[in-house]
Amino acid sequence: MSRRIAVATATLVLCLASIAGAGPTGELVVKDAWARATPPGAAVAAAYLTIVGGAKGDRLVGARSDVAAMTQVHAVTEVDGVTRMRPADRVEVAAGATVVLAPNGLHLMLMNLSRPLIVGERIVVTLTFERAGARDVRVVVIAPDQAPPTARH
Ligand SMILES: [Cu+2]
Repeated sequence: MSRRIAVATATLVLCLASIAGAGPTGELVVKDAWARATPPGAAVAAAYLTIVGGAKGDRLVGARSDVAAMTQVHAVTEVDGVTRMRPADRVEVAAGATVVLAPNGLHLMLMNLSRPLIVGERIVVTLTFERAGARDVRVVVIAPDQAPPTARH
């Protein structure tokens, strides 16, 4: 009886581990990256994605992209009913944790765009992690009325 419980518990733990999304090697994973297309002449764009921590904790410490002069990680805060964005110098990614960059929260800010973002293309954003190092992320550009990939989960 107790052995059956032990097996059930082990199975549950395995299931939880797979839900957490950490790869078999325990590597940090970046997925579901997207941005909205921009009108001609737009100076900025926001990009969103999901980070799943690996076996060890990490920190997102920087971002850059060829399509923007500067790329920052921004946090959104609300002070006295006023929403503001401010650069987040580092974003903690705990072991196995899921960190979602999504509208109205953490996001990547692409500033001084060198060109518009076009529906259907994939732009490359390079994220820098303290432990995992540089990661090239392909960001799919979607139409303004299109559901983001993260919404399908
Ligand atoms: Cu921003």
